[in-house]
Amino acid sequence: MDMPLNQFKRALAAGQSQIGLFLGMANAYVAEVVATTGFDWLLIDGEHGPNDLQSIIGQLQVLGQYPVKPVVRTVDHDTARIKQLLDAGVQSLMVPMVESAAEAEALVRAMRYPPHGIRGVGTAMARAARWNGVGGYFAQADREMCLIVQIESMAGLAGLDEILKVDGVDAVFIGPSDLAASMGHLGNPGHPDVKAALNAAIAKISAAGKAVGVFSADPVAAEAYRAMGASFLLVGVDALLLRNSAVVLAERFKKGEAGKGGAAY
Ligand code: 3PY
Ligand code: MG
Repeated sequence: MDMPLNQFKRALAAGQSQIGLFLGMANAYVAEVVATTGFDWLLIDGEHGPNDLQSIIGQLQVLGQYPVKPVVRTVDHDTARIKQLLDAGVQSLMVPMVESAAEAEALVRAMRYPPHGIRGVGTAMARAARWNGVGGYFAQADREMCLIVQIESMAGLAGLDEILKVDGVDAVFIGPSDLAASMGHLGNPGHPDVKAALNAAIAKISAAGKAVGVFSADPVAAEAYRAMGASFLLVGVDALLLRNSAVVLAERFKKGEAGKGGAAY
């Protein structure tokens, strides 16, 4: 069996625009619904979404049947948990709250086999290697790994220059919500100071030749970040799409406006 190739890593390296959505509902059926909608990539959220290893595997199995590219966000920097995700077949990993080159280097090592890293060897149990069915897995596994570090604090911004020098960091994703909180603007990622810091970070990351991504559920802001040079975007959250359209639909009936026309949901 051939090694599954990491198309997300290739798309980022080629500078292709990638539009994505958060999967926060921790459910393979929901993931499959979203997989049919045309997004380039989907972020299975293991940080804030109520996911565990089994729910992540279920979503990866479903998404594997569609051209959409899966990325998984870890709950933290733990090497053992990262090992389990890689063995489950995750090739593109987003790691929250990276603040120094030392942290980034440790993450690169966690994703690579010796001598380049410390990833443990257990392919007989690993979906990633199709249980020893992939020929030449060890020779190819490191190459297919894509590490996306999140910069989302003032400490992360301070460490950015050094983080960008770390070989093995493929891309940087800026988290506006945590960055706003760190800057004293909790709940206000649209604050002008946060936007200015974000724009400066986008420019710096692009100038370093790394792919840069941002989340914004505000399409105008997301487009502005794209115009600044962000090549991969998260433009919404599955749970929010469901809730927001359900709220509108319920309201239209409660207010007696449903019969007057408007978008069908
Ligand atoms: C944040 O905004 O803090 C995120 O992690 C998601 O973009
Ligand atoms: Mg965050």
